Amino acid sequence: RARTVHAAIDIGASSGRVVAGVVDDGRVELHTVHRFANGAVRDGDRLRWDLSGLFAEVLVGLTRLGEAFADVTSIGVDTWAVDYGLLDTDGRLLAEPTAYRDDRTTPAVLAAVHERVSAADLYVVNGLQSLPFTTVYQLAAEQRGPLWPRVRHAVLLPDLIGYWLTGELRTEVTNASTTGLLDARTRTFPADLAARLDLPVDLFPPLVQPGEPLGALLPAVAAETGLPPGVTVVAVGSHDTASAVVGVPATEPAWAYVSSGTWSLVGLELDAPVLTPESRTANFTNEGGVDGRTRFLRNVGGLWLLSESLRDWAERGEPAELEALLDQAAALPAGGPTIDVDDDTFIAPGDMPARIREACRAAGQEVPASSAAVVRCVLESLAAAYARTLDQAERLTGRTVEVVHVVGGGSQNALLCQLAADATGRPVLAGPVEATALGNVMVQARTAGSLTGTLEEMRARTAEQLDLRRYDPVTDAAPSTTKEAGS
Ligand code: ADP
Ligand code: LRH
Repeated sequence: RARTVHAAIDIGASSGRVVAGVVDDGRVELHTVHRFANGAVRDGDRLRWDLSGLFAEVLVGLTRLGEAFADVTSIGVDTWAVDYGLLDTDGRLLAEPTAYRDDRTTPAVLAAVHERVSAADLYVVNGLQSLPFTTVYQLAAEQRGPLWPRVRHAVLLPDLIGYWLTGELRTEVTNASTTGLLDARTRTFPADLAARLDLPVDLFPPLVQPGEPLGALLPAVAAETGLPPGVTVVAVGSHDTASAVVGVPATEPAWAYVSSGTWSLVGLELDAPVLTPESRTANFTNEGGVDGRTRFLRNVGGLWLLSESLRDWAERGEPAELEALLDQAAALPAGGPTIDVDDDTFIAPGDMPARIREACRAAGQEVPASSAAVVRCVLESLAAAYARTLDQAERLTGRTVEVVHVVGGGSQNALLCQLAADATGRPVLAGPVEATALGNVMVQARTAGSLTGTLEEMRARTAEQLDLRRYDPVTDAAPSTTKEAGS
């Protein structure tokens, strides 16, 4: 099979990268050509993303990519979900996008949405976990804001980057599934839901499916980056978690994933959504996956709790080196205090260690004194949440989980992976770090014809090439019965 080269633009809440994916004879090799920091920035009383700045970094990355890989044929874009930019009728961005950690989605805003459509009614349509920053709530806040009369389109962030690269305005469907406005079964925007929320049904541009070509690079972009004419942007799982799940190197039938970065996305890949009251009560989400799959998962608090703590310590001039703190945390005894990492109090930026200590105090637990003790508390709490979530996922779906794949930046955290194995009682397979870029490239390569087959077939092929680290449970938390592999 022919060699093809693809570019993955993958931007997470904490960092972005442009990665070249070289696909040759069914093997995928990734080369990161550019990396850049990301983080929400305070702008008066709003918290925003500097999307224009991120796009400038994308262009730097594409320029480097073209220098190193002149035979690149396509580009795919993924970012974190739910956030969007607002365009006027001329396609101009009205403001840098508000970040999902902004405090505008107050309980009153959520209540106003639920007055129009109850939480239960929303769930049977959109299948989403209740999170205050889901797009539908952000839009409700936006409807009260000054820009709203000038808005023609809301455009999800990867789609906005795709628009700036090609001039084509679309809404990629996996990310559309995180807006709260998409039907989890039909994968369309139901007109009646939009009407009940007083939103135009065509607020989001027309849908596009992962694997479909979006368009050729605009001449100005080709000129600025030096990329050859004819390079196209191809829609991928533009929700980063959708691409991460494609990139999970699963070869076992009964696998679960933890996509571990700013958030931990913990769950299963299913053929169809689970929209039962039990699933809603357990706060499970049914996000859209590539190839019409369902990502049945929960957003569990993530390494945000750690990175935001590090930021606080660094600002205070205290030691804030991740690896050193992880070593110290690993030397502390197990069974210390734990917090509910899903508590909304941890969503906003700010003094994270103080909030963690307060949560321990409020729960009548020992208060972690040192920074290392705070780190240990976060990691033990995350591992406990993974275990709880996977047990719930088994109950809600009737499937079993025999192995847990941890992918993303957090797969490098050996202490977290070991604690996850111990808490879940199942082996953890860690890696790849760049599962999202891998999944992004895999979808493009299938469009180009250099990879073929189902997700399972593609995963099996890419898994052969990867060195995964295995962590076996060392406590007695392992299930006492041998379970049948799920289908
Ligand atoms: P996102 O896509 O949400 O920005 P990433 O998948 O890039 O997140 O993961 C970022 C996280 O990975 C960091 O917050 C950090 O906790 C973790 N991480 C990064 N490098 C290392 C490392 N060398 N060892 C342990 N953890 C790491
Ligand atoms: C992870 C992620 C997650 C969303 C959150 C906003 O990067 O996309 O899946 O819930 O960011």
